[in-house]
Amino acid sequence: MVFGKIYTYPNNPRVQKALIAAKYNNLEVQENIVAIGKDNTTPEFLAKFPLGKVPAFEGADGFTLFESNAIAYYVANKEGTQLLGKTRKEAALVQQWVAFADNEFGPTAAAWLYPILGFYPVNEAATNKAKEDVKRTLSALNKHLATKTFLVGERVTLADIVLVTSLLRFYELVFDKSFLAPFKNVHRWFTTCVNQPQFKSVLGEVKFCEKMRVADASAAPKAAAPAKEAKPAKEAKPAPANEDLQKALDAEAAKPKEKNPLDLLPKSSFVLDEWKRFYSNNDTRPTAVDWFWNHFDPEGYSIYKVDYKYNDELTLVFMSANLIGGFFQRLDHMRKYLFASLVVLGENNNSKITGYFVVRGSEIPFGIQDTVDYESYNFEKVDPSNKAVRERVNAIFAWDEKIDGVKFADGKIFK
Ligand SMILES: N[C@@H](CCC(=O)N[C@@H](CS)C(=O)NCC(=O)O)C(=O)O
Repeated sequence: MVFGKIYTYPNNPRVQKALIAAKYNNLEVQENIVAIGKDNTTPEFLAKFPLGKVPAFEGADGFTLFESNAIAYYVANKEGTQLLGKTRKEAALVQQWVAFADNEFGPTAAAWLYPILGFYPVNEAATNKAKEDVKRTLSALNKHLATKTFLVGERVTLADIVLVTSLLRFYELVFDKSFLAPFKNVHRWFTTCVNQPQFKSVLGEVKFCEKMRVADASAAPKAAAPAKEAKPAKEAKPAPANEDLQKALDAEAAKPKEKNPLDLLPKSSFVLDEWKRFYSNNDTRPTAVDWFWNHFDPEGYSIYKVDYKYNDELTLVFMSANLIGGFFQRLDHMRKYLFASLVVLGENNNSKITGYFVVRGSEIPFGIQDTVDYESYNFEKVDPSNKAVRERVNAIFAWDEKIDGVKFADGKIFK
């Protein structure tokens, strides 16, 4: 019998901790993959999960829950389980390590890994600070594990499960052999855990990083044009502390903006906001796409086919999706003038990124050309009256199972 399902995007470590706990407790918990930015913003989803965030759990009995640690706890908390510790003290220690995982590796992952994944702009000082923080934390953990196989007691508990999943991306992206050398006990513990059948059946074979990845070698900024490199003022600012990073980004975004020349264009009958709302609240096929073509105004807007230039360098699908996520994040200021759907087609190590931008005006707006990502994509204006073009646009808006004859793997909507 199914115990419940978790709404998420694919390969989410925050979900994997609940799935591993489910394996230990012989509970059937299903992953329900949703399109982020679309399915998690519908009124039905928000009625159950007010923040619209994933992971979000829905039990077979209708019980709903958000926050990944609460979900993992709920799945772990089955009668007779040892996952939550055998005594009152062990139970408290499990909670200690769960909080440790979040507080020590959450902000540092944001500052060190998110720029690599394209979520955050590159900020060398913040990354270096995070690296030092991680080393300090790992030293403490290494000491704790000098005499222990698992974090609490003699067996795997939720503490191990949560901490392993918090460290997963570090292991995949930056913890190479030389970085790990001083932390042998941590590494022994991590490998012991990921080799347990319950971990393995969820995580598969963990791919250990061979060489520490750095942000500018892998994230979107790699193709910045020379002219743009000459004015890195934003990125060269002194780095805010990790926790303040998001605040600083928010403050930057909240600054009053100069009037955009696109506001001076003649009024269009196509109201982008209306389209975005319609797209969010209706089935894409046929309802939303029909609405789109009935309302689209080719005088006031144009459609560009957008293709990533370096598809042969793409590796894991989730990283490609993150690359798109980073690009979209840096387009935040264009929300009034842009709708976009970019998809990853194919599979790990054999994929491409393609999609469409619907933009205000007849040219690619400066606000898009000015992002570091712009140079990494080919922009080709398409003819919206062409039937074949319309059909492919529909497929990309609707995230069809197959596009260009290739399997859809992931996608992001800018709206
Ligand atoms: N502390 C939360 C974090 C959840 C969270 O931030 N989820 C993000 C993805 S990693 C999300 O759903 N974002 C979508 C949105 O905000 O629209 C947890 O562990 O569950």
